[in-house]
Amino acid sequence: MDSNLIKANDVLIPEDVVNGFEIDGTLTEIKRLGNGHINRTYFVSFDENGVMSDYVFQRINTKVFKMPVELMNNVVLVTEHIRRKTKEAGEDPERATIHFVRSKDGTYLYKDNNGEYWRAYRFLDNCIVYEQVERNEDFEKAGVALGHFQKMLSDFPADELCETIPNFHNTVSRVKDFEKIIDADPSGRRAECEAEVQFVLERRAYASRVLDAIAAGEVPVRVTHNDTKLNNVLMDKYTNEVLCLIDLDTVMPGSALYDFGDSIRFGASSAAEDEQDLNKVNFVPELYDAYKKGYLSEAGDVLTEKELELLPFSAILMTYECGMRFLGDHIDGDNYFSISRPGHNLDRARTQFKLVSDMEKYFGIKA
Ligand code: GN1
Ligand code: MG
Repeated sequence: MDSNLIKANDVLIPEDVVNGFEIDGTLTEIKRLGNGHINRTYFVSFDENGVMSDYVFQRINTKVFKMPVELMNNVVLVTEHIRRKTKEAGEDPERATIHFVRSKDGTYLYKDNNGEYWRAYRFLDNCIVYEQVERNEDFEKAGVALGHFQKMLSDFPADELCETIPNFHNTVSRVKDFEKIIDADPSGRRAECEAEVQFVLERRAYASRVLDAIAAGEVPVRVTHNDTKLNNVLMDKYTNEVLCLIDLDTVMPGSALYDFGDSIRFGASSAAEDEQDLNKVNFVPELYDAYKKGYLSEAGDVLTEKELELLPFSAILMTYECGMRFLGDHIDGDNYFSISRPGHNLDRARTQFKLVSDMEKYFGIKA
């Protein structure tokens, strides 16, 4: 074994990383954590003078987040803002956001001996994230949490945020990227998924609808989360109260519709995002209604008429966009999203397109 790597529970993490943060203790445990498709996440436990303290260590995927320094600046500013507003509201900020730990150079980022960037934050006890909704009322609470999150950020100075991934939800530019990939067909996989490719191309007209409404001034640009799937919502394991939204790397100027739509994409489905049996994958209108009710209880009075009108469409758009990204990555050779089996991204794309078809029928929306 490479002596610079620490191995615990079959997980490897460079030793300099473990010692790279302002944590005064002896390492006791490391394990992999979470199901994110981008960054690699670990649970790391230390004995700090007889007291066990737990942290989350994350290796930032710099192929996706090309500006880790600016990215950390964003998320530190955003979490500080949430902490301050929570205190001002007379509430305890401890479980209302994540708390980053400084690295030994005084920043919040540690560059390891291999040139990889890491960050660490305090692990909140007795928390859980769900991969699928178990009770409708939990999803309603997730909707309340998103509305609350957007409200807290409504006075955040957007010009202090860097765009961590330019054009992240610019669906028009996503379609262009997709077209380049299918034309190049670098892995020779297009032929096996031509039906899915056509599904995307037939719906290209969806791509500009929200952008046009933004350009027309009917949909405002707000500071939004941009990646609101249910497994980015932290809940208390025992009370099922929603604590906070995590995975703040894509917090940047965007549309409230992207957040609402992405939540529905992932949460208002009867199956997991990567379910292989499409008979199990259905859009669940009751879950849509529950989330919408919770979301509007917080955000309803700030949304414009056009935003309210576009809520159902936003669910289709975000599901279409995500399916197109999964399919594009499959055809490209799986360079972006982590996969754990061959064809994983194609499976993910197929669930998204099944949900798009269901939603089109349910809402009576066409491209
Ligand atoms: C990625 O990092 P994670 O797993 O929370 C992706 C989202 C997709 C999502 C699909 C930075 O989110 O945009 O909607 O996978 N994040 C990035 O599950 O691309
Ligand atoms: Mg995540």
